[in-house]
Amino acid sequence: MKKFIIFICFLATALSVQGTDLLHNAFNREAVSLNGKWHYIVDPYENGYYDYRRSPYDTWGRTLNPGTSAYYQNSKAKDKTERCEYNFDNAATMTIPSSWTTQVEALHWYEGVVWYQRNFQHYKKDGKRAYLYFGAVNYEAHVYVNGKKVGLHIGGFTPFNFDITDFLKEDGQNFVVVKVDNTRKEEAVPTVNTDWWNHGGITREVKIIDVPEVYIADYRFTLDKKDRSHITANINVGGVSLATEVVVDIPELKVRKVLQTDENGNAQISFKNKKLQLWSPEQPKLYEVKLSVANDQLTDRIGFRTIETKGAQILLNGAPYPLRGICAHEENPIGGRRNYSETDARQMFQWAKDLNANFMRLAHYPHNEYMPRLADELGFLLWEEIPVYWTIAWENEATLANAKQQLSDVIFRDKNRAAVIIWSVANETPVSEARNMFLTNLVQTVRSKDDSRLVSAAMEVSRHQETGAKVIDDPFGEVVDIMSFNQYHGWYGGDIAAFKNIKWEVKYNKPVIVSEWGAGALAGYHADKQTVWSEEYQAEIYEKTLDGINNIPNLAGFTPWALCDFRSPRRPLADIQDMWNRKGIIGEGGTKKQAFYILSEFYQQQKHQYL
Ligand code: GCB
Repeated sequence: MKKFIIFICFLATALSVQGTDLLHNAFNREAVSLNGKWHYIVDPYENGYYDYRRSPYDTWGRTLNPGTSAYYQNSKAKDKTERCEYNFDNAATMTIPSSWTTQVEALHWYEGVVWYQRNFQHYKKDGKRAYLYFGAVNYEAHVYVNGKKVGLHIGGFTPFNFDITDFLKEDGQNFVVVKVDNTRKEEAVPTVNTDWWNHGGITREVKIIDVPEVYIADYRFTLDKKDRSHITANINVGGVSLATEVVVDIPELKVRKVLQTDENGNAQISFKNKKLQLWSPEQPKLYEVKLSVANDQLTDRIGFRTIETKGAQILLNGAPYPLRGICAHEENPIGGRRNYSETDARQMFQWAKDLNANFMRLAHYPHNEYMPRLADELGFLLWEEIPVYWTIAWENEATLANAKQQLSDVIFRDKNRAAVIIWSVANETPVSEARNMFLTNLVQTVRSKDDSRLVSAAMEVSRHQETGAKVIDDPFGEVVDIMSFNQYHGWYGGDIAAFKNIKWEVKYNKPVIVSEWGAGALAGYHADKQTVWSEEYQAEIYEKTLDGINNIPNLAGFTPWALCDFRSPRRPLADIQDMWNRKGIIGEGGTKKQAFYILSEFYQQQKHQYL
């Protein structure tokens, strides 16, 4: 133990981890899975929610008697004399997790309400609270257990959980009903207009987690940017009103410390270890970290690394680190369904590895947790994003509150993942006073929750009236750490042959990431390189862009758009798009297009250059 200088103190500082109802590291908690077959009823008129005067059956604080009409009651006609106009037992089933878009042909285009129901066996356990946990539901979820409302969640890509202990039945025979609504709304995040499919449903895993009354509620490990042997951990214990003991154990570093929390459950440990192996994509070293308090134990695997900027450079562990990136949606081109499993995530990273990439932009919303977990393990850096996309109701307070919530929840979920280096707060949003304030507010949220990573947003390029130069001067650039912008020269205008001659002007002396560029091509369609939609055309855009990309000042990396083709209702061209955005360098069925090999070769060379 002499090798370590250990300082321990107890405090509740500004940087202490947040108190939240969301379970931290639910991923590694023992759980009962509720994945599998759920019954469903499609309800376009919301008949199971509103009475015939359009008054909701479940209005809070009102004693209502919906008879057998409210679907969340999971009613059955008790005998032949009773009328009940729905019955989950006889209703069709869908496999969860999934989106209804790709599971039920008739619901391919459906946007609206679908009710899901399943029975489950679960008993209340002594000294424990039972939480019903959802990885994500798109977009609005009203959740009921045994006919009673346990909560409402708004936002399609972040986890949430409800304490259902007091709703469970003594005989252990329970049912859950979820009203899922994916109706697009102006004031929602995202708003009505996007370039991806509005997959509706319970799109990620569902489970029940029994958590002791006194439990590890939250923790965050950080590495000192000035002294990369110095780790600090902030821990929060839930369910305490007095100081209590919490144990932090990192066996490989021979650290085992018993800490006292304050009466709010907060504790901090800070120690140095000269032998600490830093995490990097080349050596994704993870340490097992065990936390325990009273009857609760929680394990995680954590990598230690620093990320910062210096002038125009991005420094990983103190050294410049060029990013070889690619953008990805959370969609598998084999079937065009949402990714939700570890196998799906492995496939995405296998493709990224084939591409010689070391960085992935998870566009345009938080992806499922297997992505950051596997990125940690396999050695990929990640950009994570929230769906503040194109236009948003900038002046609507509820919209801002919701965007902040989504941002806080993804930070809460992934703040211990070494792989995540950038939080992005927006994509291609039009500059205005209201938008600047909205986004600045989001950046403040990031900084207050996690000051150890970089902040960015995918911005846009304008053209200098006189010189014709491409200019990146978005005033929001003042606030972010990295200047990122999307550009589609050669596709949405501009002659690709002239790409190399473009003059670029970036207003701020910060690292630059070109967060998108690309072109559409139908996999297997071959023609000359002037023919739009051919693989050759796309390949040419890649060739020429790569040829001229180093003219962009402060370039620290780029993430072309996109790894795979993905579904989009904005893309109707028959026989070419067929409702798919074809800018993937991997097509439907997983076919690699020519551009894939061009980028892969470029990254291969870059890799050698920096190794
Ligand atoms: C963009 C958007 C992305 C679109 C892409 C396209 O700039 O950020 O979501 O899918 O362009 O294909 O036009």
